[in-house]
Amino acid sequence: MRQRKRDGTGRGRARSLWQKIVDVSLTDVTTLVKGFDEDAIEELERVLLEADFGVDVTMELVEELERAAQRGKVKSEDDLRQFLADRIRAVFDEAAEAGGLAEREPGVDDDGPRVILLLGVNGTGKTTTAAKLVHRARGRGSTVMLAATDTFRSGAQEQLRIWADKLGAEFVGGQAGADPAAVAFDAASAAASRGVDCLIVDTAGRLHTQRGLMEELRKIDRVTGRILPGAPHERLLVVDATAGQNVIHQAREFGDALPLTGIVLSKFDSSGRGGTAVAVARDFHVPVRWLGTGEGAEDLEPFDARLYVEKLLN
Ligand SMILES: Nc1nc2c(ncn2[C@@H]2O[C@H](COP(=O)(O)OP(=O)(O)O)[C@@H](O)[C@H]2O)c(=O)[nH]1
Ligand SMILES: [Mg+2]
Repeated sequence: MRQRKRDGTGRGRARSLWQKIVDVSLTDVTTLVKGFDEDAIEELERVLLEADFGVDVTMELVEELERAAQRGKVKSEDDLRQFLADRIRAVFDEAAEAGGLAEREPGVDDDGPRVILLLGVNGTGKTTTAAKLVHRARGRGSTVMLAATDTFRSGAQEQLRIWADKLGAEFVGGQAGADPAAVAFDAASAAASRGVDCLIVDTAGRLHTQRGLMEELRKIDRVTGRILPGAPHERLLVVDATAGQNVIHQAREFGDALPLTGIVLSKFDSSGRGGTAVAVARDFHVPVRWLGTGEGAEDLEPFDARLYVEKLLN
């Protein structure tokens, strides 16, 4: 019998998710062949929950795994890894299909400006993501306008203006306390008349009340659509990969207010756990589009489910 690792911290940083899974599921080489025991199942659940897979995904994965094992489909470590990889990939694939809109780079082959609305609570990385999307679009030779509709938080306008100057984007902002929807109106009008390829609308993550925020965001959304038919083409929810299950609550709240088209998982560089993306994809059928991997404008990667799962189970 291999000794189960109970280090007391519950979070061995050095061991990868896969190593932890193997530690708890394979108490000896023949466990898988004989079937999982209660202990192994419980420990596996704990590992998945600690990695932020969330209750729903965890229960599903474990139940499916038990069934597969009973049918003799999971007999070795390789089988186990393959099983988990397939199941997690399936969650992402289903979410990607449900996402509807094709994955597209900002500002490519459209008649009017392509409008991207960035949503999310304070500090998740919306403004930084706006800059990153500008950087990508500029790299492809697209013209971009940035709209700063956060007129509530002091410094929000300036932060975005600095990025706009640095990255060669046009900038539309508003006075402190101005109506955010009015800023969106100005920006959409300017984007249309100047014929930019892409308009990226940064929004506030907090107002006096949360209810007020959702109403405000819906107004911004409507206004851009009135001026630029079909806009916004993307509604990206920016969530912090280190925020664990809070992300689920955020996705629910914003998703109730507006139909999201994708998720940006920011601060992926500082998150040791990878389950959040799976949990969100499973619960909301919204595809993860981008991974934020640092604070710089170039630190954004298109989400690749295959690579992601490979890393997760490495
Ligand atoms: N390490 C890391 N930091 C990030 C990332 N994205 C944003 N940040 C940092 O998170 C903080 C909040 O970002 P900001 O874009 O202002 O969030 P906002 O309030 O949603 O607009 C800033 O210090 C950013 O530099 C990321 O992908 N990785
Ligand atoms: Mg911001």
